[in-house]
Amino acid sequence: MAVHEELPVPIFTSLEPVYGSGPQLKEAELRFNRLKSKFVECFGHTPDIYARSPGRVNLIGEHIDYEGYSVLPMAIRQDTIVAIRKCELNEADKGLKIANVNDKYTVCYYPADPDQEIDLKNHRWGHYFICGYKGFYEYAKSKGKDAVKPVGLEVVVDGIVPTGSGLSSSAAFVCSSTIGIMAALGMNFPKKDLAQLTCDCERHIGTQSGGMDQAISVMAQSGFATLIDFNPIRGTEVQLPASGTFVIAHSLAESQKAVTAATNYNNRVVECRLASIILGIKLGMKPEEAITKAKTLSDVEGLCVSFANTRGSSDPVLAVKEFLKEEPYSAEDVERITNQKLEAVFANSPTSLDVLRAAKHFKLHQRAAHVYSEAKRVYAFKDTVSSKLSDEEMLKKLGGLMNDSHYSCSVLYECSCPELEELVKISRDNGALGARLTGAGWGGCAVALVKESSVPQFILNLKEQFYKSRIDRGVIKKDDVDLYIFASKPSSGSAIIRF
Ligand code: NG1
Repeated sequence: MAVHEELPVPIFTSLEPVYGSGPQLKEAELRFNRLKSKFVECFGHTPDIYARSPGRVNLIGEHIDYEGYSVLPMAIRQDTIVAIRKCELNEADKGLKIANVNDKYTVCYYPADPDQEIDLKNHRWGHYFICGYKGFYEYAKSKGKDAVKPVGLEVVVDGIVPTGSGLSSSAAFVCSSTIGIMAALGMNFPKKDLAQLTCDCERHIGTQSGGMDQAISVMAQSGFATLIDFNPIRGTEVQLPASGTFVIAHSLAESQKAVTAATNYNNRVVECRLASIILGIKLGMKPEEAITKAKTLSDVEGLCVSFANTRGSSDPVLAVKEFLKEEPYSAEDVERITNQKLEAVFANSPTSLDVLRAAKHFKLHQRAAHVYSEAKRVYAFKDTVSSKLSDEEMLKKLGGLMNDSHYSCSVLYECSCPELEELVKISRDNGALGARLTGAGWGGCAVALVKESSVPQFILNLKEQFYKSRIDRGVIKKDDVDLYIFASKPSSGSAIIRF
């Protein structure tokens, strides 16, 4: 039997298989009705199909997917639903019209041209749909489906994954868009191909993303977290201990990943690449060879481990300590080692050139030490979950790994912020077994592991100690607080719904 990631996206004719039969179903029915009404209001007829994809919370493995290392996220119940109708070829206006149930997002118009450039300097919410549109046609073409003619589309979007929260609202939008386009055109691809394709899609927005968010959004199975491996993408279900619950809490600092890419997200991708090249050279590669072959830290891990072996260890961090100085590198420091101008090394990547223009220096030692140690923690987490430890001991160990991960993100990778630090501290002070930032960081959410029996009290305490002062200051409304702190169970992945 095919493993589930080889299967296409499931198609349902009702909402229960996706949302269960509890209170979530009621909420979903309301949302689908509202979406349909909005569609009729905008376009004068009902949509052909709906596609939904969830956001995710990453339990452990931060900023290592783009370095080729496995990560361990779970899908959350908050999702994006895209209602879509394919225009007939003879319809006069064959453009793409993208509306939103939330009027804050005004209607976006684009041509029905898969080769259009996305205007990255003018960020608009509809760009994420175009990522899906471009990526779908690129994939179809690569599979020899040249006959797939660009068509006009009418679209209405309903997303409830909080934006800029580190819960992958962008991937939920890109995945539901791509799958909606695919389904509207009468196609369906294996989930593992879609996981890769949607990751490629999202890169059109200008972030050099790894594939974690799209992979979990497409492939998640209800009730399980997933260990995701890359190259090739593969998902392995992980059953979490029933005695613990993951509570997600928003720091209320918004993390605008696409807007800050040059100094934050893409900056770290470039720093990791430079660290890989230097490690490669120090461990015996010729500079030109390192520049072509050492794309990520996983590419030079073997060399680092061989070095560590000579010291009686297998820890690649030993090579980092030996060969990468702790002081920040200037561009000139790096160029002295690579014998090549950095602009030449990154000539084919405009978003990396933006990084070089914005960067004052590069902290290679710290970034590489984070990536190698975080990669190990993912496996330690997975092994702990499947170990024979008592519940108590297991939760304690998992919490410890989450705390170590947060320390590494905060101190070595510098992707935390004061609000996240405060939230993580308050979480631990209130009995969380572990707490850490989740997702890209620089704002967004923290995730805390809490004993199942203490969850209601834990949430009350955080409302009192973190959110109350923010409500008083008018940062959020009192009635909205449950949108910012909630317990989460692993939910299911992408689905197509055709009533
Ligand atoms: P967020 O910003 O949480 O969606 C981003 C990347 C992930 C991963 C994490 C950090 C995108 C779409 N997602 O997640 O691939 O690198 O940061 O672990 O860029």
